[in-house]
Amino acid sequence: MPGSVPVALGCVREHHAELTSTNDRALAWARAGAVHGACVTADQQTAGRGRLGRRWDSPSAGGLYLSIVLRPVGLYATNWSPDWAGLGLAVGLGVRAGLAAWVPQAKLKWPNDILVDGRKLGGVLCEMRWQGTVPDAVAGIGINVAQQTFASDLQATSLALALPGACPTVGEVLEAVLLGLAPVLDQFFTAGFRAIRPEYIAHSAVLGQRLTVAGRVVTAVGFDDDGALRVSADGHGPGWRVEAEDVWLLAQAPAPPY
Ligand code: BT5
Repeated sequence: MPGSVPVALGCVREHHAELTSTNDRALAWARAGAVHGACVTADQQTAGRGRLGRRWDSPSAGGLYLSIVLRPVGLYATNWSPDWAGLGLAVGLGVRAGLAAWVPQAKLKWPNDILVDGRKLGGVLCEMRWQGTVPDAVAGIGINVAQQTFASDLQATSLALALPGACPTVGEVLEAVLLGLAPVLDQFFTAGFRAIRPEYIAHSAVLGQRLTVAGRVVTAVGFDDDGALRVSADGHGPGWRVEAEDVWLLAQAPAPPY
């Protein structure tokens, strides 16, 4: 029955000193038959990636670089749909829940950023490859844990910078993230983004905010059932859907320098 199978994230694990990208390895492992919940981690990534071909800086021992194989077809056959935006939002929400003991103020900037005090602490990159009708899906998660400095073009932060003197280890962050993710993914695969929307809204950095999207200034007014962001010019009415473009927060004060 959908939802009745516990989501055993981390039931099988691989750790590497170095990978190009944990998503590459997890996708290859998924293609070779890895089970739902199989996890790949690395101390560093030489070609860590974000959305749209962007990079994810992944220095050695600086962060959590994690990819999880997801097989919702096997567990939730009747409920699977290639609901891409919604899956990424669910992963972000679960990661936020996992980190909440350390950074309860963490917010979710649609679609896939985890922000702390206006700076990017982490990001999510879900990728999928289809084999016939069965998707190999992977959720990639990057969290800055111990980094003290970042490239000058990044508005980034880490748990070490947010929690001087009380920073958890990468291993502790991994376990917390898996614990946070499990119930959220269970809800998502059972009932879709709608089921987690109220909690997602509670932690949204964009809802009600003025944003720039594709060169237009708009207000974020809601999230559709599939996780698309709904924006309107004046903050009223149904507005229109934003599915994949980047959005920029207008009201966000420049983050203070460290
Ligand atoms: C993301 O993309 O934020 C998704 C990042 C996912 C990384 C994980 S690590 C494990 C797995 N394996 C991978 O290869 N990827 C996943 P996006 O929204 O496109 O953000 C990318 C942008 O974030 C870059 O263009 C930079 O501006 C910024 N950035 C890069 N590295 C960063 C870092 N370490 N911390 C904060 N911001 C960073």
